[in-house]
Amino acid sequence: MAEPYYITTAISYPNGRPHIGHAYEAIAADIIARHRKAEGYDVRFQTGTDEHGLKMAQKARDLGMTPADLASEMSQYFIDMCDTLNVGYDVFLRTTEPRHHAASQELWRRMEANGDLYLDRYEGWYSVRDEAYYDESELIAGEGGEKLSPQGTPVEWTVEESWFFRLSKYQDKLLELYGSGDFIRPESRRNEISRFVEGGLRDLSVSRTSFDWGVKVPGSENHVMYVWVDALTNYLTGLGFPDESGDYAKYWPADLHLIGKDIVRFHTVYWPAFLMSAGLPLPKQVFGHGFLLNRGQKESKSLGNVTDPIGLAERFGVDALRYFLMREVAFGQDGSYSPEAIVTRCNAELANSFGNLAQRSLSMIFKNMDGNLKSGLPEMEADTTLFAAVSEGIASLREAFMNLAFSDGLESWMRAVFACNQYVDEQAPWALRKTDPERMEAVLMVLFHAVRDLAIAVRPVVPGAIDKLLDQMGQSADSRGYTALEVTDWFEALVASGFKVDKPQGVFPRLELPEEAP
Ligand code: ME8
Repeated sequence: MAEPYYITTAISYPNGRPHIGHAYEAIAADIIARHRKAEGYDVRFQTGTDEHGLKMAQKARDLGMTPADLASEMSQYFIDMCDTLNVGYDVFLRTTEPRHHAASQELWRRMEANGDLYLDRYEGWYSVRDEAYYDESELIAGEGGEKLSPQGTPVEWTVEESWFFRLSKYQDKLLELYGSGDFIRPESRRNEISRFVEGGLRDLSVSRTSFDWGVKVPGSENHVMYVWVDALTNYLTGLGFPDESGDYAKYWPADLHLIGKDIVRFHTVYWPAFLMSAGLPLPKQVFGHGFLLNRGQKESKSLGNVTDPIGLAERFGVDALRYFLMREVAFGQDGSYSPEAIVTRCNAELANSFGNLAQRSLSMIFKNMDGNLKSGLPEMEADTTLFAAVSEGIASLREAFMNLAFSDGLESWMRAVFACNQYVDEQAPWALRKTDPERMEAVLMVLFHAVRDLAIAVRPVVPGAIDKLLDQMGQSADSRGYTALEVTDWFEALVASGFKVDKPQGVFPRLELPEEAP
């Protein structure tokens, strides 16, 4: 039976339309999911929207809408974004769904039954924007000397009756968790969180009475849960929790929570503590990816540089955008993007290197061999060497992707593509056509093999284009995972089927810079 693999993204706040950071995370998670599927795992991929909390309530009030209407309207944009970007989630979870309220209340009851929740008064510096309380010592001074949260957002002194979670009780257990294995990645974030927890943990205020847009606290109806308690529970809800059979039994604990660097603390301190308290198994890993910057700057409405990810995909193509994001940025670090960088990278690597290799190879088979494939031709040393380079590139990609080192993996893949292009130039099949037609055929068959294997390897990243290419190469739709790379008789079977290469259609067009770009 295939090994289960459960991956989640953060659930996004639908208080506006998706931005490029949301697209980046969704694309990265989709590539991980597709890669694991290609490796033979039974993958479950969940994303969704985080619809409660003060931030949503305030935004809705500003717009003169109910929070429920705002959430429904905006959530649809996130669903559309996933569809456009070829993000193939299994579950899109909205936290306003009744089943999510039930799951959150069940988690609450279990934490309460374990003696970890108590009622008290809360006083502190609260940031509406961050939906978090801060310690006096954490605050920074703004330009006019006003107090700001460490994220630079305004804070207000707030007093309310609140339920508290005994987070302090979990300090040692959390440190033990970080010390063993790879719970937090990358390492820089692990160090940051370890230092924070070593500094001591205070109990956490986990309910609010000042507004009612949230999940009701069981037995305490004038309280709603702090939005992070319900938000984190989404990862369980989507598996059917509190029903612990079925999907929950199969996929929990999650293999990977993929999130951005700003919310690592919630996922690696609060979340495991809640789960420990409720007696549930802990996720295996939390990966905090970096932020995507627009020409090195954070996007913001005031700078007027907010990019619509759908617009980028329409301009350059979904596959180009996906490839660029994974190739350009070392996963885990911050990265920058611009139209020029997308065009330069994708033209060099997708259009001119791999696309051109595939197009040249298939065109020559179409023109010089009438589209027919031939097996059993003699192999020369240059061919064996090329196959070794291709296998090595693919093996490195697979290993790097397992480790979430996408840029490294694609670089290895590119090296194999370069080796193929060099092979074409050295073998010069167009010249062999006259001097040694049999050798020309052998060279073209080597290229057919190499292109097919390289296409399968990179398919998780650029599935749309690769499927079009593999269709043109007669590869059946159900054998495009990595097990197809181990099949030894596929080529003989394809030849025997009488398959012919048709006039090929390019799948990686050359991109042009948009005229309005500065
Ligand atoms: O934080 N680059 O939602 P969110 C890359 N609802 N990633 C970015 C980014 C950027 N410029 N900006 C944001 C929330 N992100 C909560 C999560 S999970 C139980 C609750 C990432 O809509 C961010 O780090 O503000 C987060 O992982 C995701 O986008 C959603 O952010």
